[in-house]
Amino acid sequence: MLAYQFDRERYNRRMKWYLHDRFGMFIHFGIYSIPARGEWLRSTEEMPEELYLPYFEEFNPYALDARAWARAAKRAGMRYAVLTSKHHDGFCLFDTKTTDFKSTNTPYGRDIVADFLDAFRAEGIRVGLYYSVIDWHHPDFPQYGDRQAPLRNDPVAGSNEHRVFDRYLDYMHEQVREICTNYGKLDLLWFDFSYDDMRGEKWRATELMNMVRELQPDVITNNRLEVSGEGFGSLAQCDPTPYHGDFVTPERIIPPNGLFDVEGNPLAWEACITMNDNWGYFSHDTNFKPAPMLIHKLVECVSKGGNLILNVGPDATGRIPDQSLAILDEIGRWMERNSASIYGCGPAAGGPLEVERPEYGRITRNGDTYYFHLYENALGPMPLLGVPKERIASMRLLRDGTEVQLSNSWTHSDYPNIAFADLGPSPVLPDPVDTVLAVKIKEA
Ligand code: H79
Repeated sequence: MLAYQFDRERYNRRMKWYLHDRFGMFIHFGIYSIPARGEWLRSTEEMPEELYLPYFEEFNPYALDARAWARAAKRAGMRYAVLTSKHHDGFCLFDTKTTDFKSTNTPYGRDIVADFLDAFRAEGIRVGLYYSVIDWHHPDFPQYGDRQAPLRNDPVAGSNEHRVFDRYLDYMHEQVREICTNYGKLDLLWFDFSYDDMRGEKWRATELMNMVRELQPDVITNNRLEVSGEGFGSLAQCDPTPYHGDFVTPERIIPPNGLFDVEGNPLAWEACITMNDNWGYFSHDTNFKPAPMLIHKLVECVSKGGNLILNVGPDATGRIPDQSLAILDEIGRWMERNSASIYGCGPAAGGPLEVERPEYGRITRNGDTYYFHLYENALGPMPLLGVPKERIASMRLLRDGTEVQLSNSWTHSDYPNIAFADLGPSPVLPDPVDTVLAVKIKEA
């Protein structure tokens, strides 16, 4: 067999939109929205299939309006969206020929993947599908005596002896083929997930990715066909496998210093973050993160060279919870004025100056424009560490375009490499969440 040839140029081409857009919506939806105790309940509650199937028979999200989902994402400034086409429970939100365990075979009767794709594409939002390679429904997927699967004290059913894993793999590959064939161009595929020795060729991953590449030449994929928690995958090792995945997926964590491959080059990554403490709808979980915090998390990701995909879990009626909608709208109000400091931006490092992260906030950068994110007031002149005043071409508040002048105070003579921005006498910044100061740099 020929060794796999990683094509850096092709990689850069397909990653361009993703690295530009930075902010996406994750949607976790399925029959688990009815019990409303999260998408893991079959495992956490060791729930046998017969107690789960009634949700399948009842499933009817009559208020599901995919265009309303798409408008909510758009208003928030999200540029791509990823829907769970199948989660670990094995329930398919698309009209597959491989199983009856699908949305078209419920009282609802619709192909939710198709509705999702139509609606989001109509809003100009890039589309992706999440697909679980783990499957708690398929009779040939190992279910028992394994930490990922529902455990049950049933000595007969609780055995894997009769299970033929290759039969499951044929089924799984066929579903991925359907997803990649029946729904037009997909921008992203999000596989979930590998664990223990269940990784890479255990999934017949080379064969799978060869098929994906043939059917969807420009689709980008995450790296979970080969990694779980430990390590960042073969791309990070600079030794890419045929199924390396294009970006790293830290889950509910933001990497402290961004992520780099072993040669020190920046890696593409995406923090996937829940709004409360669950992915699937969880009616008692009201522990929502405030919108200002999530705005700061988005800025943090971009300042470290990463993306943020923020989750919503629609309820059993198909609606995104009101609290989530309110948070999205608040993020959107900030994005409406400040998204130039997000889209097309990355870390300060690598720019024309060596600019240091300030104590009062963070920095993002697009080319020779540094965006200083001011989270607090400086009680006077705001120091821009690493920016000599003679290198400044212009300084503007991003939210309204207001010119910001250099401070004329004593500070300049003492700090030749720190310009001081004069934000005026007001003790309150124009936007107390994050006032963005756009500083354009000129040639020395
Ligand atoms: O789809 C979302 C999660 O369901 C899935 N990935 C994201 C995007 C995911 N699968 N596994 N994990 C996350 C990590 C496993 C966490 C677990 Fe647990 C700890 C499984 C059982 C204990 C979290 C806490 C889930 C149930 C309790």
